[in-house]
Amino acid sequence: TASDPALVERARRAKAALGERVFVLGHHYQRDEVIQFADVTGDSFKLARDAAARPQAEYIVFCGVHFMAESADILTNDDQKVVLPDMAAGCSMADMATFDQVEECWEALQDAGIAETTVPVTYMNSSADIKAFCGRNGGAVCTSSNARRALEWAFSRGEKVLFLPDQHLGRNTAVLEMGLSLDDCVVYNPHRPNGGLTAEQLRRAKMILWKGHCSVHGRFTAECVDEVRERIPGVNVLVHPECRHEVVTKADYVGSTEYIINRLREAPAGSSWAVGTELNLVKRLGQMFPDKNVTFLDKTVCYCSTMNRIDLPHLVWALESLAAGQVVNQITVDPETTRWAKVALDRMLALP
Ligand code: CIZ
Ligand code: SF4
Repeated sequence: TASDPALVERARRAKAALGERVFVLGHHYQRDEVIQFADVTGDSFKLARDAAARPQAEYIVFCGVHFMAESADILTNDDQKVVLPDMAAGCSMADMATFDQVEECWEALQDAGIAETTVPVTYMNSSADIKAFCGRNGGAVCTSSNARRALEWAFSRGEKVLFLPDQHLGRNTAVLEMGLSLDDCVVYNPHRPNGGLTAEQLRRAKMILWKGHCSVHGRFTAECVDEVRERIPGVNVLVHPECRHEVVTKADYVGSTEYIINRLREAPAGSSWAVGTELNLVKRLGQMFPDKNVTFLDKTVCYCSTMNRIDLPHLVWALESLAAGQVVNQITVDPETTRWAKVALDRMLALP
């Protein structure tokens, strides 16, 4: 849908009035109407680093979801203010692992006698206090581009990994990239006593996967892959590792959003691609590469509803408020959480 010209003009003016004082970050899954005002686009990790490389910007307006704005606050300096245009832009996956649940899980591992030999690794898509938990307990953060290296690092330091909060990324990386078997993995369900696992199951497992998933990527099924192959002969199926194991197993290519974009950029003209990731990005890829046939892997429309909460009216409101000297929707992480989350992030940054 085309954006309202009056709102476009207001956003343009407010941004121009702020000049270098504001830096607008746009996640790949954001709406076009928002992306047009982004100074940079990227995945969550790239955006956090881009924010950190802009110390002259007083305000970082993060068009993305809550955990990403938290990471930006952790990685930027103390006097930079990170603003999330709509506070309701959370992430259902990140919400599936709360600090209390993870502490309870750690106690279950202690009771089973395995906490000391388990290294916690959390996906970037988690709240700051989960990252801090990992920092405090000898673990690290990972992204979908470095999950394998993070797991190799973790297995060099311990016998087991507790992987938070996305079971699919954890399983896909362990089984498809590192040669572990499905039997080496167990799923810890925070809604069941002891995670729904016996102490013996915990002791036998190499990968303890948190029962979390992405409500967007988790919706693709193995049947969609079969259907698209029938519908489009010769199609290349390209999916994100947050998809279920059976989907990733059936796909031709799997990788992070940055990988997906690069894969399509390098694809030959005339080739066909069925892409299993968020719909705003897939649509934009179709526009960016009109010489390639880009289709959405599923027939049912599947935006990330929380990403979509950041719309042009919210962005206009945030920019106009800042231009008027009023800081709205600031995301701050307390110093103690920041300190330990940074330890976990720095371990990721130090990966070979
Ligand atoms: O699914 C998401 O939200 C992703 C891939 C985020 C990111 O940029 O890492
Ligand atoms: Fe969270 Fe999935 Fe939305 Fe990403 S796409 S923000 S993981 S719900």
